[in-house]
Amino acid sequence: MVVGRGKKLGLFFENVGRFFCRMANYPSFIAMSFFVLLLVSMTWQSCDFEEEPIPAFIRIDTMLVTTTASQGSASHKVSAVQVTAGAQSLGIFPLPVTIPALEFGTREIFVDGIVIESGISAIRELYPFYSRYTATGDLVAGEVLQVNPQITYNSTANFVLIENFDGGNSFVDDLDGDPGTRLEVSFDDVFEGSASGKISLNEAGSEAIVGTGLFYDLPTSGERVYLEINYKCNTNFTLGFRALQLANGTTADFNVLTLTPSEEWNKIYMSLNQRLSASNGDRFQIYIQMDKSNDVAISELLMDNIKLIHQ
Ligand SMILES: [Ca+2]
Ligand SMILES: [Ca+2]
Repeated sequence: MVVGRGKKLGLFFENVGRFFCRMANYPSFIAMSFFVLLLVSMTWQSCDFEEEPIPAFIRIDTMLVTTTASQGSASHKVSAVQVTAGAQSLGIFPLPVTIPALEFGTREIFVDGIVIESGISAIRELYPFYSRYTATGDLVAGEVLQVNPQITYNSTANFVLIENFDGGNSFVDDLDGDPGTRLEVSFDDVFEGSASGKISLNEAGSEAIVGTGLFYDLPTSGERVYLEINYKCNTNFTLGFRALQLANGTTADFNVLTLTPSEEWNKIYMSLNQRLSASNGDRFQIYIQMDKSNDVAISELLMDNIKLIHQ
């Protein structure tokens, strides 16, 4: 086999040699051969000299959020981070991630928490109420620097409502006209602490709209306002607010976001500032609305750690 292949190769090169000898009589062929050789040589050189530098790597597995007693639960849903190394912004990355960085030496590493606004996966946003994590690390080519960011709420966060249902219930205003439907404190399926809030509907056609007992003074000039909530439900429900105009005492209701069933406890960050600004209200009541679904015997919504926060 090997001898046979050698003979074939010899024959091939002999034929190629004869071909070039014959073609050498044609000047245009010589010129074209020279051009091809030049092109190959240039390509070879460009491949040789433009070698990519080896980056350093930053590894981030998860974000840790801590809170003080006045900030309520530390539960969070930071699903991505924005990372800066030294003066170089590296971008936004879903967690966990290993990020290549062309920064070397001792550098300050900045990590900001990104959340999915209002549960809409297309809108990833740097959460304005979380602090920035800062650390100093050595970035070495080809080596991985492990970063374990830890953040908390920052000083711009004003908490006007924190309801964890462990010592009461802020949602006591029955807005639907049916005294049989309400939000109750539940000790069964608890997310954190001793209790959660629960709306349960078992009669066809029934509805619950429960509002906070207070109307809150919230900024309406574009400052950031968010409602955070941990929830679990088998039926769609809607979060909204009732806007009160102090001059004439009139109110108007604004549905902001309808959430779909979630078998597991979920958390969302609902942005309110645009809707608040457009409402022309002076004081605002947060409400939760749910209709009995025909798809289930009992429509059930469990909630915990409802926080209303503004700048
Ligand atoms: Ca609780
Ligand atoms: Ca009711």
